[in-house]
Amino acid sequence: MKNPTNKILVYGLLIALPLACASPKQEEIAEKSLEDTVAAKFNHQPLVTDLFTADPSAHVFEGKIYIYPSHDIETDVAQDDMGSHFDMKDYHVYSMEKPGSPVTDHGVVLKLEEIPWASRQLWAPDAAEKDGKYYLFFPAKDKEGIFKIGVASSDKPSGPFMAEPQPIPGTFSMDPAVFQQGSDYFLIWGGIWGGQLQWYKDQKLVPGRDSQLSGLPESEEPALVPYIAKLGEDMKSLFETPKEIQILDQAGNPIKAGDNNRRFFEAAWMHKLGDTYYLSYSTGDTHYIAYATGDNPYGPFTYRGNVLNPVEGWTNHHSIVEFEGRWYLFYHDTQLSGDTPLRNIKMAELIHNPDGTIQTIDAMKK
Ligand code: FUB
Repeated sequence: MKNPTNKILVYGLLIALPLACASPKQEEIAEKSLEDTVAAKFNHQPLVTDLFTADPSAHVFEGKIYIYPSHDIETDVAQDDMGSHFDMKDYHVYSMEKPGSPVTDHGVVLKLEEIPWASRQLWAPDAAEKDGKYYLFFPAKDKEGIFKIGVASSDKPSGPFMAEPQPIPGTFSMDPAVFQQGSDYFLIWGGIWGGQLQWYKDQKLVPGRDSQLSGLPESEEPALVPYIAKLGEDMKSLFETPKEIQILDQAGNPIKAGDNNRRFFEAAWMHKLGDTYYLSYSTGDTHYIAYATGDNPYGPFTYRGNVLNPVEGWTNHHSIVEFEGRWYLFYHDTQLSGDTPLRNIKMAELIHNPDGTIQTIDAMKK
């Protein structure tokens, strides 16, 4: 399907053609039941329908919700376990006055060709505001095909953003997320398989590692985990040496690499409610958004359960944001295309229980 709305149009034609001679009333009924059929499996509806969008990082800036997603496009690149088919070339920014309001597309805010060091694959971004300036953090492959994290800045949350000439020194892998605590900003990142985290030892690229499996720990060994580092004053450098964020089971042992339902894969996100820090992340090949809690941003974090059950499509990626005292989950699925590389962003309310657990969201209707 070339266009997100095509699938719906094709379904529409299939039903509408035999009804060409039917009365308008019957057509209306058929169209209504078609809409119900297409949407019936899904608890929430796409926020954007004219482009494919994914990996939504949401923030409240200037009193509105701003969403920084990936922009999925059709590509001839074959699907593989390194995610080569996610071949994105630019970013759009979206905003909404409040949950349920119309979504505004602020257009293209950064293009691949405007990033001097990058060669391909503009994957999941995030944004932060400091002193009235806005920063877009994004992963891309450098000219050698190695993921790094870049930063671009703007005077407005809606961009456009101007990229720095080099990636942030000391970064590697992908899926950056920024957690702000007062005047401190923490960059959190990493992802295995296509995210290349398994190619590093002691934060150094190990020569010869070149597949989604090479460098992964054995199943009984501790799983790989995301990294965290405080950002420098300029928001364009790391203030400190990155540290691993440990994710433990209830007994206090590191989650193992073979524990695919609970181990970190990609898409780390941090939020805080009361004194509790929440680290949520995708489990990748088991398709959950899991979460763990801790008492400081560096961890350790203890696994608590799932924020989001598997959605339609292979990837699961999210953000969590508070707006006017209520919490919202932003995520994606493939409702519009039915095709893993062509995703659409969605949102849902997220409930924290009084005991600190999160009510698991099931985005597929039962
Ligand atoms: O959008 C490309 C990649 O797919 C993201 O970086 C991952 O988190 C997954 O959603």
